Amino acid sequence: MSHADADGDAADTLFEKIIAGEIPADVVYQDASTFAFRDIRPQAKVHVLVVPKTRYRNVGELAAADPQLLSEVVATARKVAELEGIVESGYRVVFNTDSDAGQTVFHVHAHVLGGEPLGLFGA
Ligand code: IU
Repeated sequence: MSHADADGDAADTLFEKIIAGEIPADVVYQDASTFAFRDIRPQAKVHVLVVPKTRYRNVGELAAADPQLLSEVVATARKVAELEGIVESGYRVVFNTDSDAGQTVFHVHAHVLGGEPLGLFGA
């Protein structure tokens, strides 16, 4: 049974399996409500995904249902930036949302990108 079914979907996504330790991941940080691990196909020198342990489909649904948890996801993104030493140089936090944005895993996740100058959007 999924422990993370706040969006009502029965099937686990990949990220529930990673959070549960059923699929290995390079874990950067976790606390009671959030989990952070390195993206398997990094798009920058630092590319970490931050997810709430409870599943919502996308950031809009998370914001509507549990704004405190969204705040905790963003705070964990900042914590990851501190751990990776990129607070001073800067970083990007991205929530891809549904098909035109290329969302492929429907468990809301923040991409934390940095460690080098990042390109402009839309290129
Ligand atoms: P997206 O915003 O839904 O497109 O992001 C999903 C990310 O999950 C994407 O950057 C993948 O490289 C990443 N990912 C991963 O880290 N590990 C995996 O086993 C798989 C995807 I599948």
